[in-house]
Amino acid sequence: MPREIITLQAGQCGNQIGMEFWKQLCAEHGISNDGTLEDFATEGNDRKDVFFYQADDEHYIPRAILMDLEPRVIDGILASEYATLYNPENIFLPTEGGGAGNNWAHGYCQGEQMSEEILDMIDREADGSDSLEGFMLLHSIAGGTGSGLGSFLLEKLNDRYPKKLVQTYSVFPNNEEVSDVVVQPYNSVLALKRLTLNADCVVVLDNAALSRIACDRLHLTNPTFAQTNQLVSTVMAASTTTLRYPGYMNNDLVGLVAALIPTPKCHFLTTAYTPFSIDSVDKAKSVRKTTVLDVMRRLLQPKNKMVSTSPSKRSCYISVLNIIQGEADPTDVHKSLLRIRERRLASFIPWGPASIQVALTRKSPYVQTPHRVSGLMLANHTSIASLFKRTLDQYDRLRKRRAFLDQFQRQKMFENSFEEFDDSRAVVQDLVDEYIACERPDYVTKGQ
Ligand SMILES: Nc1nc2c(ncn2[C@@H]2O[C@H](COP(=O)(O)OP(=O)(O)OP(=O)(O)O)[C@@H](O)[C@H]2O)c(=O)[nH]1
Ligand SMILES: [Mg+2]
Repeated sequence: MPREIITLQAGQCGNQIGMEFWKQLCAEHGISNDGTLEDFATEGNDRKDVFFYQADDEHYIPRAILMDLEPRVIDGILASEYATLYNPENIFLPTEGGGAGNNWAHGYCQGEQMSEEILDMIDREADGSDSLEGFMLLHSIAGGTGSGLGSFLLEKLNDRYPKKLVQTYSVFPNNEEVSDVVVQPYNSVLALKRLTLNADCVVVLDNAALSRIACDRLHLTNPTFAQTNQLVSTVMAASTTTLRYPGYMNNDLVGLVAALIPTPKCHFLTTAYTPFSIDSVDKAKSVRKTTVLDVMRRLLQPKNKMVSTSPSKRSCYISVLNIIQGEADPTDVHKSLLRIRERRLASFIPWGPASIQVALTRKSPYVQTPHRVSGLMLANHTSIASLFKRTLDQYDRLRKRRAFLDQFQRQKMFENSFEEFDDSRAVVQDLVDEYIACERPDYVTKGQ
């Protein structure tokens, strides 16, 4: 029984990351860029149907809906060699597409106005699956479309599909650099409210960490989005391997998420991956000997994390899942876990089981990587609160000066008041407080 997942891509970032993701999935499943199965792809014990369905002529079509409010990025996809991969009915691009101009409210309101058309697409796609598991939203939270339209979608998915899992891959802006998008903190806080209230699981990535990893790990001087997006697609593909190459554990998204999220509000995950190798970089140079212990140890190092947080002394893991691909022997895993515990390489919450879960997975037979073992860590770590806190600080600085509020006031929802701003801020503050409370031993007993 397939447990299908529908991917929703919104805005520039969402669609550009989506494009890399589908390239990677096609390569891993032996699907050519027009959706036909390659002659060599005969193994057949993978589950293509989680992310693809087959047309009458048997070619594979991604369960993906591509949405943007301006045509540039989607036009680019439709002019690429993957143009015919997607279902043309699943492309949402309004004819009068001027974009959302980096304004959350503009993206949200356009979503509302055009909701019928968008929801029709989603419903049609959902009806076309046998046992839909859930949705995966790809977007950035700093601009207008991915952030605002993305927020609108999250609310609607909650209303219409309350029992389905909603996971997001959310790209946070590089807030270590001055941005040309001045209202970025407003957009981020408004979107964060929806990620907190309307998503079941958010994989947090941020552009500062992505650029740092591309520079340090891959030795690129000025990484392009296409290059950093390959890092993201590697992580996305790795985190879905247990679904696409099922073994005896973690075969569905619900199980995977349940293992990582013990309390519903704290559902923001960080990732680390090692070792990376991407197309444009000379792979031979970066090859080294990999062992399970190396991989598991590197996954815990801050420099391999794909999100920029500032851990405090009390920061700790709520949960950790390592997905190890390649030639890994269960006894090596056992030894590595012991070593990590002896050396106290990871500290855990004081109120729950302190353990690293490990899933060993098969890997695509069609994609050659130079490394024997590679690994992805999905972790729930309390230091994620520092990223939200930084976003709130930036928000407060603008909000106190009432800076740039006029851009929002032009939209109906902010015509009369900025209550929505203050409400969103309160939701995010609550989230920060919840993560900090998790660091205390009395977290589970408090309030009883
Ligand atoms: N990692 C990554 N970040 C991106 C990409 N494209 C844009 N961003 C980041 O996303 C944020 C801007 O959001 P966009 O996705 O461009 O905006 P949008 O959703 O299209 O919204 P509007 O253009 O305002 O309608 C900035 O922080 C960019 O750095 C991408 O391909 N990859
Ligand atoms: Mg855009």
